[in-house]
Amino acid sequence: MILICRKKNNVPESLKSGFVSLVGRPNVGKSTLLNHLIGEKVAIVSKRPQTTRSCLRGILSDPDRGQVIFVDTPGIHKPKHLMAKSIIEQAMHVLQEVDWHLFVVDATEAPGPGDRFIADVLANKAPQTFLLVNKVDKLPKGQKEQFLKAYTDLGHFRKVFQISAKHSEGLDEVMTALFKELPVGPALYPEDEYTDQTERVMVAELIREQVFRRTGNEIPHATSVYIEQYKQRTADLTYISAVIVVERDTQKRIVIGKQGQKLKEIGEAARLTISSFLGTQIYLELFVKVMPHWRNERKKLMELGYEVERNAEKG
Ligand SMILES: Nc1nc2c(ncn2[C@@H]2O[C@H](COP(=O)(O)OP(=O)(O)OP(=O)(O)O)[C@@H](O)[C@H]2O)c(=O)[nH]1
Ligand SMILES: [Mg+2]
Repeated sequence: MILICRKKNNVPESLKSGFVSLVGRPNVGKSTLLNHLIGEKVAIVSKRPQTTRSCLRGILSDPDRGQVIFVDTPGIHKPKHLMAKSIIEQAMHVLQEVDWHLFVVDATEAPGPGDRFIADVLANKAPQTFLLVNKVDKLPKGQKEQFLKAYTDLGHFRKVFQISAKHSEGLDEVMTALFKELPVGPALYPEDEYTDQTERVMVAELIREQVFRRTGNEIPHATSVYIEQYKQRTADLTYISAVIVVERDTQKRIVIGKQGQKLKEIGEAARLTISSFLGTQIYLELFVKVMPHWRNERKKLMELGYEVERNAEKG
């Protein structure tokens, strides 16, 4: 991943800019936090771990304070497939390149090996790291600090915040502190841009989100989505056809459901979110295709739009 070079010429001292990672183990609420910080849905969210599969950017432009480019990362875990291995490697690269880190943890659970692993990776970056203890809304009064010390003890973080990403609680304090710490610099993206993802990618992600939300067991993780056709038919109607890829025939049958009921449900929900995202009517057609072992084969991963480094297959 190549970040943008920045020139400091003629930038008022009051305007800051920088890249900030959102890092943590799966399911702690990084993508929820990104969406609430930006005020737009840029990342899909589900209650299942390992929802995010790319290091996507969400851009916050504030005319008085500057611009922050947040980089959401896939939850860091022990990878079981080439796909997970390569996306976690990309997340590790991001951690080397950004200006600041928001290390997100779950206030309702004690720190686990995953949190400790990330704390170790961030050990020499702790002065440029805020620890965000998320989901405090889930804890009853009096227990909100249950695991706070255990998390704080994971490193010498610059600051610690207790937040609820879902309810946007504590986020203003995080932003105020962040703007204080970031370097003086110019906006790196146009002020009306809020993500680096293309419309097509966003649409495929919104479909994948519904698969994650509406199927269980191994199906969500064995699924990928790509867009086959994307055509503006009239001023207010866009035709989109997309393919949901699974690994096995049995999974295909589950995604389609009895008399196509499950696929219809996924399509209906996706159509509504895509339509509201694009601000136009859409006609959505979904197909299901079996691509055996796609998560473990470099060529198939690349065909499906995943970035896989040549050496990712080794080790
Ligand atoms: N109650 C509560 N739930 C939250 C909060 N933040 C996130 N969640 C929920 O936690 C689940 C996981 O949220 P995500 O934002 O997808 O988590 P993530 O860290 O991006 O997960 P991965 O992409 O899998 O690494 C979802 O069901 C969210 O609604 C919060 O502040 N409070
Ligand atoms: Mg996520």
